[in-house]
Amino acid sequence: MLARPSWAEPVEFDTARAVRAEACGVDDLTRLFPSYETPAFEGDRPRNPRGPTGLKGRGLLGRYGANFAADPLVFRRDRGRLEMIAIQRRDNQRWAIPGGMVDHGEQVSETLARELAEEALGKDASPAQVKSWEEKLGRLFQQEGVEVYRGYVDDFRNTDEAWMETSAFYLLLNPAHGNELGWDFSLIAGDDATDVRWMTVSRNELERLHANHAEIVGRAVQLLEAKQDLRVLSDGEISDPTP
Ligand code: RP5
Repeated sequence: MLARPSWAEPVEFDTARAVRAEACGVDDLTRLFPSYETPAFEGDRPRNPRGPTGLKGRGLLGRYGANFAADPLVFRRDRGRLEMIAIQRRDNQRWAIPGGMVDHGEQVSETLARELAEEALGKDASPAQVKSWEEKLGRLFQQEGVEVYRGYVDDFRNTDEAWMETSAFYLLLNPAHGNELGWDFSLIAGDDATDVRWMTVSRNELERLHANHAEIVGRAVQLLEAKQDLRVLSDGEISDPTP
């Protein structure tokens, strides 16, 4: 049997509950998932708010209840089109936002930056370079990131008792950001991705994205259109209002 990864709770619910109670320093967990704001329970088990899924236990996810991810949407304008960084996921081969799980004690802006650096920028870069990108991107998300979505993700790993939730933020990059970051906007796929690219934000591309990422990108585009006073057409072309 495979060893349990460090980020995962035990597979069996009662053992997972005991382990979490110990980690929280209490004998009895009256609220099993203190970090989750509005849990619904079936008996003492958390219940997927969008279930049933047909799957019991925590399945491939690390924890019972909500599993928290963060999704960085990074846009740029290139030759009149809106583009975003997309990765091709290794597990289901779908194109996706380069998101990842929020590590214990991590700020969402740190997760956004770390995932971006790991998944899309840094595989061949030196550890010092990756660290510098993470710090600078983290600051950029804090200062300029626009919150797009917070909530349930329609992920294939969800079960009746464990599910994915995410916080998604967007950034619109311009060449000055590239200079500041010391990054020429070239992309290199990290270990969890088979490929990475600047994807045109067109309807065709969005329809093929992983989980409900198309919905999340759609919301981001609406916010960006309002903020930048522009329109993004269905083929990704940007239509600025005439001056
Ligand atoms: C998605 O899975 C989330 O929206 C996020 O993009 C991602 C997190 O899981 P891993 O990529 O870490 O497997 O559903």
